[in-house]
Amino acid sequence: MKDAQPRTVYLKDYRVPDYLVDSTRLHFELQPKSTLVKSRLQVRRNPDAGEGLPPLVLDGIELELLSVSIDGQLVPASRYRELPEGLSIDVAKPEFVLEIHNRINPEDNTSLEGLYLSNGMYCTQCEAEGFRKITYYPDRPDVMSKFTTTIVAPRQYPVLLANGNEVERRHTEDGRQVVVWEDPFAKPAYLFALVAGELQHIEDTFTTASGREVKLQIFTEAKNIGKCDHAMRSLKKAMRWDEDVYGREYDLDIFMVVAVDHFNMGAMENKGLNIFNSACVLASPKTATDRTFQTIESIVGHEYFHNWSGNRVTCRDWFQLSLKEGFTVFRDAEFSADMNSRAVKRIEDVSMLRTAQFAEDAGPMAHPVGPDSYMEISNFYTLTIYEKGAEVVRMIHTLLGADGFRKGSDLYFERHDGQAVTCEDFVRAMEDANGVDLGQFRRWYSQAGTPVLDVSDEFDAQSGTYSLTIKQSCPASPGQTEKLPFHIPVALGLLDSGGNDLPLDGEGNTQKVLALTEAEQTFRFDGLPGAPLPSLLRGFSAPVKVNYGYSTEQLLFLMRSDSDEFNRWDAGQRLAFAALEQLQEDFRAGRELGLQPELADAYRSVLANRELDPALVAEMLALPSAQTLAEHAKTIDAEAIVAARDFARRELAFALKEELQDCYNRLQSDKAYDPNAADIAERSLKNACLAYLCVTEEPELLALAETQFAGAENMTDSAAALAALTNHAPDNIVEPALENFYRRWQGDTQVVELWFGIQSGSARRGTLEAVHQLMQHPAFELKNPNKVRAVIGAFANRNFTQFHRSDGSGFVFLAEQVIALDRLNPQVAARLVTPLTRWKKYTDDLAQKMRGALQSIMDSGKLSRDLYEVVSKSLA
Ligand code: 7MF
Ligand code: ZN
Repeated sequence: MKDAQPRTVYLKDYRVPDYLVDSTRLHFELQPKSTLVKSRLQVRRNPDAGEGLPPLVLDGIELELLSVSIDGQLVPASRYRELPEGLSIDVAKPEFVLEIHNRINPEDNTSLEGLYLSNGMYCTQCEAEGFRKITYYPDRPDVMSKFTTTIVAPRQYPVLLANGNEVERRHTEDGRQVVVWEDPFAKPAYLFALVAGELQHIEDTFTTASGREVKLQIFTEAKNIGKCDHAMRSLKKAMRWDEDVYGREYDLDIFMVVAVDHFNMGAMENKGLNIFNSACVLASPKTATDRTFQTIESIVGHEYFHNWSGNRVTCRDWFQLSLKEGFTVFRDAEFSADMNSRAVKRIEDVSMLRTAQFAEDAGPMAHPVGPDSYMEISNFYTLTIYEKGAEVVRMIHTLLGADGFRKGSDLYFERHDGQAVTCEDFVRAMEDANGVDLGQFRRWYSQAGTPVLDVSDEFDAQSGTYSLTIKQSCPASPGQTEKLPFHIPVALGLLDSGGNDLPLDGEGNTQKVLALTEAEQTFRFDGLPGAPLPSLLRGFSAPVKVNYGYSTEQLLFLMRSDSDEFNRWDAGQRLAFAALEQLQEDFRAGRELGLQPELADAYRSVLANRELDPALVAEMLALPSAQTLAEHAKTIDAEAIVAARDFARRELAFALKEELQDCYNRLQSDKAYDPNAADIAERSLKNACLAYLCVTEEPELLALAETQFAGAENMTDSAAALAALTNHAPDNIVEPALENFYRRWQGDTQVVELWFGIQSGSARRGTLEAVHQLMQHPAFELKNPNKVRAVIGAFANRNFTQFHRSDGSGFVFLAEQVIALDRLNPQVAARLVTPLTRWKKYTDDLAQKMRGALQSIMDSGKLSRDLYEVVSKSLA
């Protein structure tokens, strides 16, 4: 646990660094419990920081200081002070060489920040403030330095990697290996990386647009060497895409990727040496699902794209985090959209935004895309920074058009190459390249909360004038009660009674982006032949909620006819949502539940439509998740949500049984497995049908899943069948299936994690008792974040039914695990606690039980800064 004091960091306190570091030479002698770090920094007074020579203050946490020298002279202890989280050194000249020796303990580092051991392999994670756990340093992104790294390690670690190019390799007299790496690009410490281990690798090359050959290597433990090919293909696609779409080439002669089993997040963009969570890079057809293949493609893209949006141009301070993350998520989303189905990618992203990000924006940790304070920066790697940040960049793209956006990004990269800059610099480059004013648009960076649009319309048959009135409002968020109107791009289409798009201007354009800038604004369209039906916010052109009084008939019409595929899906979601609301109300009133036939009819015609992308059909057949219903509710009644959704799903399954079976049968295929978009789409629809069919719990239909499970040649079909059985089949079928699966795959870490997740996430199987048992399983490891997420995280986030059990035992369980985990890994503990933080929105009884669980965490003793921030803000 960090021995940290609660403190708040404010943007308004930002000052340029007192000292700059022109070069950084690091020397590591690796030993599990006592690694020696020697650092030699060329330090210079920052000319922009004012007069005099203030003390040099370095960050450092949990370091054993051995010595400090300046220009080769040992500095006496009277000339420096060890601080709780750093070192302050007296300075006598404006330029000097500082040499510090310290020791660290990688083996006991369970926080997985800084230098640590994972299955016997040394690796690092420095973003955001992990470098200070390696050595004393000005650990802030606006201090950029050229790094040279020397690694000395015993023979058990033949592969020694760091950023940049390998420049030297030799042996010490006692037989240890020495490798020296040099990174020619100045970078902040958070992009530093080191890896040492007994690793294998695959290798390929990429020739850049200007004809340079780049060596590509993916490193992993020997047993996983057969799982690297998809990541390599994805990497080459991403490199080509960034050249084609952004004109950005890779800039070093080598690009390395390493897979690590113990990792707090998905991956990390360290310059020239990306480090990945094994789960986000390793895949083989037999062991990985389609979803995993697609996730890998997008994460490999994301980390690669950071080389420009993040590394070449980096963040001035951590309040600017969305500068690199929002932009890079937008880039990886467009990459995935270009490689796969654009509409389906958009639907997936928006579903997640609407449930999880909207909930965050309405909760106790709500913050703007550009926050102005934090206690622990690790807690601000949020859906708001990433996903809403990406939506903000997307809106700029929508406002400027693809060409205008490209002009803006060209100017941004050119103007700020090698600099540490702000979100304001990004917006200004977009403005300057296009001669536009995004003044009001900047409020997206400063105001938190999800705006709501209330839309009404009117048609004057006499004049043929259609008037659309949009009111915008934004709920209060912590520290922000009054909000000013946003600049909201509202993409609009108008449908005539035949379902065709009407021209909206003299040029025959059938889609228009309305600039909503006022609190209330009316838009007029003249010369229409009859009253149109509006298709609002096409493609989800802004991260807002839209209320419009669509009738059931109108939604059915949009589902059939809208030329915007996203809005066809959205119309279906609105329809299902209304039906589920009604069911919840009936449940609460004790009325008998009944589903109006329209929803089943609509789903029937979607299933029958052979022109639609099967993946889109699968999305359209999916009811809004319990989490989505919870986000939309004013007060969350967990029991009513579960009852309504389970009822609707059963009704639909029975009503569509024949059609689902036909579709399922039609999509059987004996093609060899290939994770291309078309095949993935077919499997996703087939398995969506299977899941519905199993909801009936009819033996003949469960048998379909049993057969699929027994014969599956790929993990997508195997896991889908196992999940369907686990959710709906009786114990005598499920037990042996789960056992077989484990026996077959127990040697494969990634598959075992999938197996954990299927059980913990299942309403039937993942009861608290079952989850407790999984935690006793030999493959479970509290020190491994993937295992924690697969068992405890899946239970708290995906098992809505069991987690919200009315006795509150799910909450008590989560609180206990969070307390235990905080001792080992504060970052993971602080994320895991999220489901408890929304307690205020629940019906009274559950709310009090959740609050009690949070309070028990608070009362459990000294918390890490990470966990303290989340718990204290949630209780306030
Ligand atoms: C795709 O952003 C989208 C988001 C920080 C760690 C990876 O590259 C990153 C790192 C966190 C949360 C999400 C992601 C990452 C991190 C991520 C990965 C792939 N700079 Br924390
Ligand atoms: Zn990122």
